[in-house]
Amino acid sequence: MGLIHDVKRKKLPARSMRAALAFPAGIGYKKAMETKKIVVMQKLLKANDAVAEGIRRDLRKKNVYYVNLMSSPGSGKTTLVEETVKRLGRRIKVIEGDIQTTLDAERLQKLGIQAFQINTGPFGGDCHLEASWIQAAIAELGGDGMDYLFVENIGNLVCPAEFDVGAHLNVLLLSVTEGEDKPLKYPLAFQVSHLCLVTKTDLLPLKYFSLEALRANIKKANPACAVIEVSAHGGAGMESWIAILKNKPGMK
Ligand SMILES: Nc1nc2c(ncn2[C@@H]2O[C@H](COP(=O)(O)OP(=O)(O)O)[C@@H](O)[C@H]2O)c(=O)[nH]1
Ligand SMILES: [Mg+2]
Repeated sequence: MGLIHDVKRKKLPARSMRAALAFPAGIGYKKAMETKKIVVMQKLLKANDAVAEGIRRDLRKKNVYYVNLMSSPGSGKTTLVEETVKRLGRRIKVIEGDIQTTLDAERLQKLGIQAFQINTGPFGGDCHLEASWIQAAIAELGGDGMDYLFVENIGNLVCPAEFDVGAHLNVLLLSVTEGEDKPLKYPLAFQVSHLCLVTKTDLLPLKYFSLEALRANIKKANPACAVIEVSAHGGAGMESWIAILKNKPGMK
């Protein structure tokens, strides 16, 4: 049975901290606001990190391998999960992050797996997921009956990189239609990722795109980031991706 819910504001203490950012316009507005924003943001990130660490530990104990997928909108995250389910079986649960709609969760439920949709739209349209929301979603999904947990983060290369969601493996997808320069423009996303999947390689013959240049730019942003080229449509490279999931790096 699938579950689709919005995250409830009441459950999310981190968000009420963010409300403290509001500062009345007027005397000393700019300076005070900047100072306050930095202090609150640091507290928020620290609280987030503690929850993230707890999730990582709990799922490790349960032998559930947890993967966080990040990318721009349309790079192929949901398609990758669909193809992964076909290859790895149904002991997979997915938490979907989107600003609006339950479309992705519905796509995955059609494959007979449990998918939980977090919509941030009703709460200001946040462009990332936070660890406390994942914790709430895991509680709804139930931590048992799965070998793998995937989070499809909200589509963009900026905010998701700032919030640890407690995964054992952070994966960044970059499709060949997005350009080789993205590791230089969005270095943090590559720095927090263990693995970069270069997606839609079936389109390479149609594109002016250099895999060599992309690999060099990823290396500049994060020399430790592994790179695999995949095509969810044609299936090329998928066996390497599945081998990594079976190997569970970062789980020990
Ligand atoms: N050519 C090609 N298209 C793909 C591939 N993977 C996904 N797509 C297409 O890219 C679009 C966005 O994919 P989706 O998985 O929804 O991306 P998401 O927004 O990152 O979840 C869809 O039209 C997919 O069919 C691929 O490997 N090759
Ligand atoms: Mg998607």
